[in-house]
Amino acid sequence: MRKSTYVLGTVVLFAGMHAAHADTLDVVKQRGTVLCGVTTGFAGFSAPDAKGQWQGLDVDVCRAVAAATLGDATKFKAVPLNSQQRFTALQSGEIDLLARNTTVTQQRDTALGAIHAGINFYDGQGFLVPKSLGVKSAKDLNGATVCMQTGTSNENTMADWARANKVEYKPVVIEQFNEVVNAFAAGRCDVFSTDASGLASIRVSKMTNPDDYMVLPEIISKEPLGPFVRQGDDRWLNVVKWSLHAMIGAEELGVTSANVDEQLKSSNPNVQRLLGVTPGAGKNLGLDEKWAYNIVKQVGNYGESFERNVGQGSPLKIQRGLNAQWTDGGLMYALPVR
Ligand SMILES: N[C@@H](CCC(=O)N[C@@H](CS)C(=O)NCC(=O)O)C(=O)O
Repeated sequence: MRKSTYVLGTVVLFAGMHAAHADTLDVVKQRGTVLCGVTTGFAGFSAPDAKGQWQGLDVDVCRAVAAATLGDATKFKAVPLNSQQRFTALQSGEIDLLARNTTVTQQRDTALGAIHAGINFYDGQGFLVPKSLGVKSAKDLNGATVCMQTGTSNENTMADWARANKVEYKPVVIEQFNEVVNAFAAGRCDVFSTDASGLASIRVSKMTNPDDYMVLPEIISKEPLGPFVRQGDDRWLNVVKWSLHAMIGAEELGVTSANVDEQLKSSNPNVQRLLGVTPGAGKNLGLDEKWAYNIVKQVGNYGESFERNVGQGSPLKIQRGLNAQWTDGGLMYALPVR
């Protein structure tokens, strides 16, 4: 009963929003702010710092889009959303884009009126356990209670995996992030299951003694995480997509926030096109030719953002792994600006 009401509400909202938000690029330019859907606070990806400023790898997508469209990376407003609320907020027009550790799945990319604009973190679902549980492998989880958050892809992935591996478990599914974290910390469930990046973040930022916890070696799914916009909003889709690719491409070309001014003199035609020295790319997007220059200058390239937020410059210390450049054996492969 509850579920059908929710689905109906979603459909009605979606039908109403299509005409009302035809060209988000125009709306954003007029408003002067990008409304960016983020988590309610998830260290490394999207969380307010001590000064209340939102920081993280996903927040850098918000900042990049603000720099590209408005010339100023600070001109965005973070709209905190839990897992359950995020797609409704996008559908209803409450946000311009969703940049919030969201897995691209076929269903989300088609049936929800949303469409993804790229991948900013390749991840997979895993398990966090207290060392005191004495479990070394996910295969030993038979009979465990598993904490997950409502509205995540993690619930279905866990069910599929458990069935395939003949593991019996009891799900404990809670809507608010802090409540599910508290339930796990209090021992109300044996295991927390979500994206491995999320587990790394929860372990170091939410557990009183991170060393008392470990992430099990098994990764049970592909979780390609990326920003989403609304379907039928192609200029805006391009702005978000190319803002992300500008960050990834800048890293490949060796253009950083520190050297971007010097790189304006580069003789490399790819750098010249990216930075607007050779004009065209900005016009194609409906943006200033300095769109990518502003991103790199104010936000940094993808590698800088990764290291600062989730990599070696952060408490999370996540390895580049799949998120390395394709030239280093990873999957980050910027589309060419030409
Ligand atoms: N990638 C998965 C999981 C993403 C997700 O929402 N994870 C939760 C649990 S770690 C989260 O970020 N919660 C933060 C919040 O609700 O504010 C998905 O897209 O469903």
